Amino acid sequence: MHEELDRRAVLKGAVTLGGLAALGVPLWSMPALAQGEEMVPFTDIPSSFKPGVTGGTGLYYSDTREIDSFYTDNDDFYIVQHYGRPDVDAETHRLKISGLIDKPRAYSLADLKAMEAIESDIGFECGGNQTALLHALAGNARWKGVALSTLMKDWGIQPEGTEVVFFGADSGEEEVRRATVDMKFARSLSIADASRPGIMIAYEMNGEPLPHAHGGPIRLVVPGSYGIANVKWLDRIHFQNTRWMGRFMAKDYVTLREHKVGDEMQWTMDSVSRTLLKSVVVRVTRSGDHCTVTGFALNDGTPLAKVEVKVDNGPWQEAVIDPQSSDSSWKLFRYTWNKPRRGEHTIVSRATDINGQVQQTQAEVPKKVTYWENPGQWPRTVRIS
Ligand SMILES: Nc1nc2c(c(=O)[nH]1)N[C@H]1C(S)=C(S)[C@@H](COP(=O)(O)O)O[C@H]1N2
Ligand SMILES: [Mo]
Repeated sequence: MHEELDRRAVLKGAVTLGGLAALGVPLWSMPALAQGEEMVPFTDIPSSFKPGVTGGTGLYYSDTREIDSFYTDNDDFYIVQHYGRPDVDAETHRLKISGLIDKPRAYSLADLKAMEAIESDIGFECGGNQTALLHALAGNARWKGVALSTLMKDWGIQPEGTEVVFFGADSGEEEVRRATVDMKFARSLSIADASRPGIMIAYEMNGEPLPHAHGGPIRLVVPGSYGIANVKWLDRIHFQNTRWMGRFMAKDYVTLREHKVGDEMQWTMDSVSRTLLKSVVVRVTRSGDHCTVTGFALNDGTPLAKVEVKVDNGPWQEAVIDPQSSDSSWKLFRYTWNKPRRGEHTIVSRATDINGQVQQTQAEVPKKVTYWENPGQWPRTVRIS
């Protein structure tokens, strides 16, 4: 009954969190195993799966079976960077603003902190998130910073300025046709995309100064986008009249995919950007005569209508979505699977947004040959003993 109330409240937005608490409805919790509760083993974990630090560039991810809260701890939040982590001193760091604007300028961290702040819950995943990692390149945090749209109003962007480029302090050698150059990490957005509310220059993560591994002292956070958009160690914002065609826009993080063009199919390269509608099952626990199936959903910020779970060849059954969720956060969901029978079972989830868009099966996802962007439904197998 409580779960039903949670769900309706989420869908209609009718009851606030405080309201739910006042009604005596427990707020969402997924504590470490409760008494009498046990993990149900997945039988699809690749033997190669090894969470933790895995190499020189400092890639880090934890184990999605251990996701137990809406906010991912800063220490557990996955880490990806391609050129290592640059030394950045928070005291002397400056964010430079340049290009097709009336007056170039620079901000210190103190300047940014003195401005009006926004705070929001934003979840994202790496565009390279995948089954081999149990989809562990994902996390959700509370970010605090300055709204980019507010700052942009002060800069006097000239009419020819149609694209805004965000640079990190990191760089590396890139080779194109046997020429090698030193290239900075950079990503660009159209002015229209950059003007969306909610995009921020963040200096805090879950109430702490932004950790260096996550881009401290400042990074860009673009709600509804894959992680690649969230430029860490942000040190320049530049306005120009063409798209930025650096490695991470034009060469890497591009999905080689088939599109319908007129009446024929054509291959092209899409720069990884907005997050495709997705949900995954990450954990199954058992307590007495029922199991609890847990997972997370991510998308481009369109409100979700529902997440459903299917066991074996049974019907799709609606899961309960964590009432703490917001459009920009990840959405944890939970489904109660009553009286599971002994043996092997297949469990899969699918998310549906309010526009009626339904998460696709692997077979329905448009044909692609690169491993970027993996929103397809992910059937998991478990053994009930
Ligand atoms: N400056 C810079 N920003 C970067 C990257 C990088 O290599 N350099 N990697 C991007 C990628 S691919 C991802 S998935 C996210 C990861 O952010 P996190 O390490 O805080 O989880 O940062 C993005 N921002
Ligand atoms: Mo990424």
